[in-house]
Amino acid sequence: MTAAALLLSGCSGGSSDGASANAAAAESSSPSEGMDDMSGMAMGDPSATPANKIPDAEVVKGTFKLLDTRPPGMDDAKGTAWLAQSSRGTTVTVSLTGLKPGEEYMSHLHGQPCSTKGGGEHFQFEKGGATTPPNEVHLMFTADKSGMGMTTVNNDRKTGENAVAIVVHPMAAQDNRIACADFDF
Ligand SMILES: [Cu+2]
Repeated sequence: MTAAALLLSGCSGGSSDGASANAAAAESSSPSEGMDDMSGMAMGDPSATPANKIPDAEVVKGTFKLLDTRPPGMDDAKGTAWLAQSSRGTTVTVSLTGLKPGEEYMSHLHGQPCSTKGGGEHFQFEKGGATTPPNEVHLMFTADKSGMGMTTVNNDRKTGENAVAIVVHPMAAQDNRIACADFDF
């Protein structure tokens, strides 16, 4: 609540942005059950509007590059991630091919560029806080029969420019880093 209030007060200084400030106020004054149910799907929803299609959002994009830490059999993994920021907060979409069919994967927003320890630590809204959503942004998904996987997750806070990279891991071995994408802020 404190962080949301801070964000709102941070936005309210700009008089040119009345519409989105009103939208944010309306959202925060409505019962939060709906949003909490959404964030119950905090690990992602493949059928949600992808980040690159969110209206009136600032969208950045990143292309996944393989990391040397990838497990065997992942040499063909490739794909794209988008991070959109709007009055709804932050929406992230990952879309990959070349995954192992039927396998589960996990992506996190990370706080350092891919060139620094493959993205460094997880991005956290409150540093040192919970290592789970909604304090971090996690996307869990399963590759289909063709090895394609994609999903979208929303968080009602904005990451600003602090979540600079996204990493994809095997769900079963999240210390392994398959690929990393730097967002083009
Ligand atoms: Cu990660």
